[in-house]
Amino acid sequence: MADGLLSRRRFLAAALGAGATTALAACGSSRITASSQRSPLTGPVSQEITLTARQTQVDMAGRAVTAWAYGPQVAAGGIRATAGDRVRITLRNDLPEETSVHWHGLAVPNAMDGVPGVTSPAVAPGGTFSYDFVVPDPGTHWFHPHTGLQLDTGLYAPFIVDDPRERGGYDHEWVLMLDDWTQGVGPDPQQIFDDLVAAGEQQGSGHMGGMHMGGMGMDGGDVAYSMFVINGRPPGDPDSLRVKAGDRVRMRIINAAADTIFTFAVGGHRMTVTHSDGYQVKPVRADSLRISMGERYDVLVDVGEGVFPVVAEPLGKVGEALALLRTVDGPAPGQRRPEGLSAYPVGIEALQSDPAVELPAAAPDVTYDLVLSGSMAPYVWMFNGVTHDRARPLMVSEGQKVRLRLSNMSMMSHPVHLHGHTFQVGPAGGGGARKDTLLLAPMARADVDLVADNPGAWMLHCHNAYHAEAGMMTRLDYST
Ligand SMILES: [Cu+2]
Repeated sequence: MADGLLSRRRFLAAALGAGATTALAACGSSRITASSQRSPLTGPVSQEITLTARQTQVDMAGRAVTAWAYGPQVAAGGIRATAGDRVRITLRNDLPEETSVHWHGLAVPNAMDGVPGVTSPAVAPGGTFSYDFVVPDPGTHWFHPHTGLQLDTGLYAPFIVDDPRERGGYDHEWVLMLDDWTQGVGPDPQQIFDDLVAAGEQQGSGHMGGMHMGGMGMDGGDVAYSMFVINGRPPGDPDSLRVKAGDRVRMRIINAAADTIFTFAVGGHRMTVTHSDGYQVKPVRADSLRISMGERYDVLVDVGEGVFPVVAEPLGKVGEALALLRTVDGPAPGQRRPEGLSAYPVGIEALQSDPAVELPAAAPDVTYDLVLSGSMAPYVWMFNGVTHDRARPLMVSEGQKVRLRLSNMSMMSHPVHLHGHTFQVGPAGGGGARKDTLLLAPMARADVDLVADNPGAWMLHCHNAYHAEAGMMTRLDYST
């Protein structure tokens, strides 16, 4: 089996054998078992998984790099389950500092959400914590720490949830985790953050500074990275998937970057977008796709004959992330910037929910305004004019229909992510896509509707790791 390849047929075949395991795309370990049983939390555990957060040496195109990861490689250690499975995942912390795991996109019970100080204690170095939940939502999801800037160290992996009712209709799957990379090749994330804060202070006092500052404004993020990777591999040593000409490939694309929006395209091919953040959309043909931090898109590609570059181009930054789709041997193509990258990318505004996953039309019981603001100097990012430490949670009651009116009053883009829920873009029943992460361009507004059906205290934050660290976080809390 080629790198990063998981054939649906092989997966299904494996799933039929009790306790069978097979390898998940981009994941070296083989911990995928599948069960068609839907089990309540009192039911049997379908999978016992140990996840070890650790420091590891990875090979980045011949360069030895010390990363933090959940497996021997970055983006390894992924989990695959079937919706309804009960999983027990024990996190073992072999890092020199506290950590946690958040299951991004999965509406798990609040106590399993992995936010230290809000839902569960931080896991100390040498410690463990067992997350135990019934896997709720089919689709392309992922996990990462909810502790400081650890997301930008390489700690992330896919969490793929199969829908037992889905027909499939493709030959192969390929999980592609996009990332901006600094750990071991540039300043570490804390240094980047400290420099952003220092540059903000200097700029505010009339001095310019900052080695790593993008200063790119608008969509370009705040940080210049020297490397961009797909499945932990830089362009000099790309991940690849080999298939037969005429095969249909389902790509599950996850943007795990801390500070980078990507435009994604496949050389010589158009894509059909089928899912956003794990939820079905009406299929849309796309030459290229815009994907912000925390978002996921699933696309289908009917593969022609040859070797094709799969490129994620960082918006407003220099560089590229590369993988290769091939049906034949041979070198990577010399001209590897897909033409599709020059087309206007499909983004969330072009997508409509599949009627099967739409929220029923309903007027909101409660409406909250969420104003996004902040600046590079001083380096502060806020919701409703306050940083996280001073934020008052948005209060809801179980069963309420909730509308969030998001307005970005800053000159930066912000992917807004809500834990524990999936909202509908635009009014409930209005046709917009179901999402848990929505990109707001500079000065953009959007309304999202959700149903308060998962009691607890839930983070609502910008998925730019540096913006979140600088204060752009609040909560959606249920009154008891
Ligand atoms: Cu932001």
